[in-house]
Amino acid sequence: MASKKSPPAPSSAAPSPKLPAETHQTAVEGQPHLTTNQGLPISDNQNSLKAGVRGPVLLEDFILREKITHFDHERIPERIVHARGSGAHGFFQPYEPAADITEAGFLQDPKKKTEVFVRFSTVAGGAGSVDLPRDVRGFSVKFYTEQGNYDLVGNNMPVFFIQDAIKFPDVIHAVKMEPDRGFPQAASAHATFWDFISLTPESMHMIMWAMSDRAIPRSLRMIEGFGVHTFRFITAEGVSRFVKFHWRPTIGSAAVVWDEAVKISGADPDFHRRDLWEAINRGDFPEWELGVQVIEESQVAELDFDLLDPTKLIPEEIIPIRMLGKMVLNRNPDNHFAETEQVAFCPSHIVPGIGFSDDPLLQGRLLSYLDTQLSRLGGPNFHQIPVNAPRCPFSNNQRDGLRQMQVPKGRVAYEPSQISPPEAPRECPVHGFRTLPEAETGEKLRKRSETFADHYSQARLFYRSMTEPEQTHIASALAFELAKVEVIDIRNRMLGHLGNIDEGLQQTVADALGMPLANAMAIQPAVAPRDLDRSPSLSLIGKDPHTLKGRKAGIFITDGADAELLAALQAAFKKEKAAVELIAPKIGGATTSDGVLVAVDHALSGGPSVFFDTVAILASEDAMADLAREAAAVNWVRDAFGHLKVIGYSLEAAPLLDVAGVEPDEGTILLEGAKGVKAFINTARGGRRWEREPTLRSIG
Ligand code: HDD
Repeated sequence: MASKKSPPAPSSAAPSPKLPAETHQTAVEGQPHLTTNQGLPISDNQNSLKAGVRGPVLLEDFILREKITHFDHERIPERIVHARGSGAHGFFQPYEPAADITEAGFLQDPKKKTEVFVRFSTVAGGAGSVDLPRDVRGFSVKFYTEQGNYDLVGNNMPVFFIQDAIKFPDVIHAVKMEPDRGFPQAASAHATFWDFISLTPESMHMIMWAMSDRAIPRSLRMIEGFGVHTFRFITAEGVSRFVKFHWRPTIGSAAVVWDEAVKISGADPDFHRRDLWEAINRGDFPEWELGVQVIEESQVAELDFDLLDPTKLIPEEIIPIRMLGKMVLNRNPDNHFAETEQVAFCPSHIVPGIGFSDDPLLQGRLLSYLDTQLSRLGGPNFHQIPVNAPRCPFSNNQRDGLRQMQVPKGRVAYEPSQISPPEAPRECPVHGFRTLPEAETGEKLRKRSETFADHYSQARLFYRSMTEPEQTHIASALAFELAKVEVIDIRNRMLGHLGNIDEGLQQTVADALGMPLANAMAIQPAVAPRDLDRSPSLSLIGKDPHTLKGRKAGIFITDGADAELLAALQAAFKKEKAAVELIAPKIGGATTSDGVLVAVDHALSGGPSVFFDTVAILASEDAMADLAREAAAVNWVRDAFGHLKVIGYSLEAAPLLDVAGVEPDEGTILLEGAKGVKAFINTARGGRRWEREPTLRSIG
């Protein structure tokens, strides 16, 4: 934002000429009046009705009562899971007709944009919890198609903790704050979660994902999304294939490092929500490609796992993703509550051309979401709330109920009828939704299929497909989380599971915990784990796009900082389509070498280096003496280095790097002239300096 210009005057210095000096506003001609909810103009919104200026407030004050009563009822029950969410509007546009695999209307015409609303979320924390706990991220998309709303309610991980919906309340009760003490908030690092997990071998694959860098994303704009379950695509001719949905961010995926996540959570609890909001506001619209892995019925038997098992994935190396189109988020919500809070996603909101599979987790979800909206949104008419209402016409004979906002006309609310008018809605046998006619037989029983029993092979596949730093992070996360579990048996049981996944991982975690491996419980797998071919596409670092696009640079400037260098850096980042924010010791700005007072975005105390992907420090010799004694400045640099960032610095700033204990390496670049700037940008494009990590941190 900041460039060479005088900082804007503080807003208090420029009062609106319309406002009088008194404590309350008076009506200005042409401005709308405040009214009660009945439309009665309000003459005074600052003072309640009293008997005498210092006397008691009167019960008669219906204006006070209406205002307070409304306020008292402003909250609705928060979601039992995914309570913390951030939303945005946008559109989806297909690349080409997908009629060969599905008749879904919104996937056919490359010229047609379908409006969408997206909500990203964390799972465990309450609505007011921080954005960066270690957690799964929800990725819900509502497509307002011409054939009705289609909700794709996915996560940023392609597998799940459990195989059957009947266990969902258990896994969620285990991860949420413990019921007696009401903590920890938004954290899986506690006994009840690991108690449940250690007794649930089917969760081991998901645990590898949840302990990986995927659980601490750099930005919601950079998360991948997955439908998780196997769904069906059905053509107009009735040919069905299985599909797995994937969302891929076009700017690539990235994560923060754990120490950063901890610090960001304090420095900016709204880090992800703010990042999404600001990117959309500055026109840097987040984009994802939507793709599917298509599995022919004939291929199902060739897979070495059961497609109905939501704890399994199909490596892209085996079945590649066919990209169908692109989603762009280009508008922030107008109102967080009305839209992001009230949006109601249901996996049962489906359109012709898409169908369900018999995945028992999915089948349970088909009930749960509709049910939860009834209590969350106060009754069966939640589809009339603007964010939930289909954009296509909708009409049927359902009537009445709480929160009915429409006025259905006519005397007939049933079918068939010979007295209903010709325009009354009728069934649509040709284009209406039809369930795929599948033959189903079987005994009634409560049993898990034996084809769901291999709980370790894909956990191993995931772990062994990671790069070395990613494997280290998984081990660190496990050690961190298990260290918070005071029940020794739970730790030892988990060590037993880890041994079934990878003995190296088991040993590393045992060492990090300082626990003898001899005490690890032996867990007998139902199916012996197999060594599957590595799937490099599962690694984030492995497919880092090496770009600064959509990333954020922080430039720390002091009085006397080189103005030319600052301008060169700003121009270079702009060319890379990266955002830049300036930080100075004080929010009043810094006067650069050309005598211009430069406005900044953050004071040092409020703009820690954890906010940025790469940083530069432009200081003057004069400023340096004070700075090198300032803990906030030293920590700024030390953290940037410790978080493996590429650091550019002016010659005068070098002493600060020394004090911060920075050991110069290929990621610390002296900004001397145009060459220095170029080298800095080229290196910063490569992202974090992973080779620095082992020199700074050991596991545990
Ligand atoms: Fe769920 C919300 C994703 C299994 C029951 N879920 C919810 C949201 C997401 C997911 C992204 C937030 C929606 C929003 O933004 O409003 N859930 C998943 C995925 C699952 C999954 C990817 C497994 C593959 N969920 C799952 C099961 C059940 C639920 C098995 C119950 C049997 N989920 C719910 C819920 C929520 C919900 C309680 C809370 C708020 C809501 O639905 O609207 O019904």
